[in-house]
Amino acid sequence: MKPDLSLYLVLDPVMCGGFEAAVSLTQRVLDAGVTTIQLRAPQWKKRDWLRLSQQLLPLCRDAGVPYLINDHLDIALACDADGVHLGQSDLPLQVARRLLDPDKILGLSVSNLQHLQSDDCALADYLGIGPVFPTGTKQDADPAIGLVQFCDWMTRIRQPVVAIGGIGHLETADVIRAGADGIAVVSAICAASDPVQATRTLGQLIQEARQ
Ligand code: TZP
Ligand code: MG
Repeated sequence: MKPDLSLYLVLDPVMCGGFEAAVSLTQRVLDAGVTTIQLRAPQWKKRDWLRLSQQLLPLCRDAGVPYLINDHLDIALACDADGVHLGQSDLPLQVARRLLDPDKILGLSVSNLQHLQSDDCALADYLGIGPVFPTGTKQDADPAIGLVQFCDWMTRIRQPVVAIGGIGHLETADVIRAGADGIAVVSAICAASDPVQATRTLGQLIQEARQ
């Protein structure tokens, strides 16, 4: 499965207002044009990730949108998610690849040059590069890469890339024009006063930047 990374929601159910609010938001933003969803709930127990995934997966399947799990391959396998997004301190990609069905999606976080030059990158279906801009969402985030360095990296990367970290309406056009296949956002949708409108606007900005 080849994910459409254009508008990639990293769903934080706590930021959405809890379990039921996250289910409702997911349905509405799928209708509004989100193209990939990843569940990321650092404060939650694994059994709650699983319970929420059992609700979200059918919604994503109906919409034809891939549903991924952050960090935890065991949860991805348990709920039959479409793939997993791993960080540099999670399972090596070679191991994850062996445990996942061949058609599942494997994403990798990259936040510095050393990561970019690692063998793991070649095994990923796509790279999540960031934080491109400063973010308050991830407590242990690496320093922001900055737009200039991001643009430089994009000239050298041949794999699909989604830009993440501090991306909202004002940052979208720059990272798409730099060559990113899409943007991954948490707060720009989960903390928006109107998540549907925020999704539509981000989608329009992506389309315009590609023209
Ligand atoms: N990985 C790098 S930055 C980040 C993650 C999960 C958080 C992005 O959140 P926001 O609210 O879109 O800046
Ligand atoms: Mg991670």
